[in-house]
Amino acid sequence: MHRVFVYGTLKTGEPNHHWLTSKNNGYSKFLGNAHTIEKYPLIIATKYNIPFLLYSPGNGDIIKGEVYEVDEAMLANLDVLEDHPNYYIRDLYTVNLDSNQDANGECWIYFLKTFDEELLNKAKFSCYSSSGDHGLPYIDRSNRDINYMLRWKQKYLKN
Ligand code: PCA
Repeated sequence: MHRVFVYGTLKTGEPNHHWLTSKNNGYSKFLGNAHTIEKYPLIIATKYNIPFLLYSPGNGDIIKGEVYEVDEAMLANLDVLEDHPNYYIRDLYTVNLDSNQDANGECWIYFLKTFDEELLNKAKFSCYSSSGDHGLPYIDRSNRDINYMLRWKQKYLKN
């Protein structure tokens, strides 16, 4: 079994949560609300308002999210959704569970690792919601222009 810390559209009530709960994608079990130990910048970027956690420890805020236990099949399906390793890179980090400290442990987190510094100038959040008062609702992949996304990637992700 694996653990994953989700901070964006996979959280309860957010636009991709159904991926985590669909039995067709594999097994998942909610373990609790959690927060990162380090601060990181959580931004919303692209014209499709996609949340990204930038791997820049010490910058930004302690991030609030949710921890799930998932099986190999679910993790593989989350990688499809997040387009790991093309956009997000999944890596293991320790997080703190709010309610059950005994269950603290290493979780997979999806980060952007090789990004243009310009992204650090964007507004930073500690707790993401697509419907937050930032007014930047998430736009699903099926409604995106692939060429725009490729250009965005060439400009802002240096890998
Ligand atoms: N989904 C993943 C990464 C960003 C996103 O929208 C998550 O919720 O953690």
